[in-house]
Amino acid sequence: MAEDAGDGTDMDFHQDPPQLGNQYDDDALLRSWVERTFPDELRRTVEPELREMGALAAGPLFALSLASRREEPQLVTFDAWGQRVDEIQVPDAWKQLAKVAAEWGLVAVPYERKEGELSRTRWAALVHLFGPSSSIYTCPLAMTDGAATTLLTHGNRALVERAVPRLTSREPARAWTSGQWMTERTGGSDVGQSLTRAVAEPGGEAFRLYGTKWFTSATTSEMTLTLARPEGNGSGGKGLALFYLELRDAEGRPNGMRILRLKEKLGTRMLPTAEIELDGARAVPVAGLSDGVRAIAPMLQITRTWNALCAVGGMRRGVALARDYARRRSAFGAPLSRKALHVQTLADLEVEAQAAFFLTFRVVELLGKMEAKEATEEERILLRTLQPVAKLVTGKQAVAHASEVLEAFGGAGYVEDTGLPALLRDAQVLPIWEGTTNVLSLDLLRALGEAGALRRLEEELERTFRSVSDAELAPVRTRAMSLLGGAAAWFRAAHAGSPAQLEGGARTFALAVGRALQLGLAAEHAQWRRVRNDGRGVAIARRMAALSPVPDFDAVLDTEAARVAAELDGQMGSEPGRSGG
Ligand code: MFK
Repeated sequence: MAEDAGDGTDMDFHQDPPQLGNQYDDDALLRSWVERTFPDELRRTVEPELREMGALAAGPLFALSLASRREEPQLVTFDAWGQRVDEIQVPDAWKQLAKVAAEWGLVAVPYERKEGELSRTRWAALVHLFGPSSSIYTCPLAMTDGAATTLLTHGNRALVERAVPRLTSREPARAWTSGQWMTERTGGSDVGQSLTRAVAEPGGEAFRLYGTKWFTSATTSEMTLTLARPEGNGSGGKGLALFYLELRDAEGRPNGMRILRLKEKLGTRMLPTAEIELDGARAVPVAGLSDGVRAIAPMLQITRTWNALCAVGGMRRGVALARDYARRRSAFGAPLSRKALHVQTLADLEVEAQAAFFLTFRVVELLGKMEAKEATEEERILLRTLQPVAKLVTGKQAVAHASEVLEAFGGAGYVEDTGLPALLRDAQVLPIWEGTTNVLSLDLLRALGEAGALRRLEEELERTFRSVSDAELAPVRTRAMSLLGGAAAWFRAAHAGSPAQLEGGARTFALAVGRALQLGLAAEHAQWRRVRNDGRGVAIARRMAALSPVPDFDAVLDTEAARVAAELDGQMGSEPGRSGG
């Protein structure tokens, strides 16, 4: 019996937790994207699979992620008899996720390529649904996908034959995952400083590696790609070589390495991330004995695409939970879903999730074309420039979005056993790993070094508006053109100026480019929906434009930021740890 507190309220009152419906059926944007992208016949095979994944992600996998929320990997350094074993034990949930991922082909689909250039879109839709219920099992999958692509790109036959069938296997007992060991104590961004040495074995076919890898994620993988400097090579990324190594020998013993410790991270807590000392690990070069940074770049392109995709999936999940909760939670006499200000907040969360979706799925589309060898040279260049943009823009969006989602739950969003705080902690890694926002902004400048690359971006925005005729979408075009127009004018002026000017404005530039394209892609999709008597996309695109301020590019070119930086430098003194006045 409910007790009355004396003031008419029910003391037994409890809040309903948010619940998820089928995550495919509930995702009107994904469904419309699938409808627009896949020819009818293909759609009839792809949709049931997505609906099944939508149910799995909302049901058993969501329940598993909540139930295993506090489970973490454990490092076992020695066995009971003092033998060094260096074993990482992972929770059962992690093993279950590995099985699901293999069986669903979450790495395999793009390599089987049954849908030709649309295989990546099918894959992306599956990952979009699976990711938010996966406790970040997407990390090993991303690296596995990246490793398969990198091995295939370099065409080292022995390695391709040994590893790729395992990396792309759908049989859980046969499937391998891969690591991507790049980060050393010297830095995660400036990889060219890596200190790991590679010493040739007699005959020179294999090498022994010596050094410390400071962050290695998914360290339970069977193999990894990593960088090391062959003896006698020069400094920097050019002097590094790309190596393949397996973590254990045929008897299951560690391959010349010790796991020093597991990292205690802010989020991604079920994902094992370790510090590893290589002490004679046997490794094989993948693509010659130099230019390792260039050689590992194909891996970065894939993992950065996964990163964007996981940002989008996380944002979609946040919206789904917040919207459901708003229908359950009453305050000030009505459900939150009928409170104008809360509705506005939810709408803006939806708009940002869609913006991130459009940019990422455009990258996916181009990647699919490249892999199916259907891309033009212009599309190849466009993909190269859009990959860092999508990664950096969606990483930033995901963190801001997750923070707002938690706030939409009030205090419940700050309480661990709701499972909600993990949304924010796990989002925070997205702008960090696989290249920070600043490193990716500089990568965009690197990509724009290729002749005609900036023009490709401008043409892409023009392309998106070519089909747009609805007058209501005119303000979206105006805003998108101002963003890209301002950014491009800044780039051309800064390019002619000093390198510091160009570098100093790179982030503002990259974010503006990303937002302009999000608007163009949103308008293009809105027009497609409008023709089908569905006006929802128009409102989304218009609101997106309203939420897209155009930076003052004159100020970006200006010296004010440099003056502030100089002032800070003066205040802090030039020595670390000294802060002057
Ligand atoms: C939920 C999703 C999960 C995602 C998986 C998460 C797993 C987490 C594991 C990790 O975090 S692994 C670590 C990730 N680390 C990075 O992403 C490194 C960040 N730093 C950079 O990206 C730097 O820009 C870079 C290391 C590439 C700088 O190195 P360098 O040697 O100073 O670069 P340089 O000299 O500009 O470029 C060397 C060559 O590589 C050049 O080619 P050339 O030799 O032909 O001139 C570049 O064009 C090429 N290159 C560099 N970046 C490229 C690239 N090529 C294509 N794409 C790129 N992005």
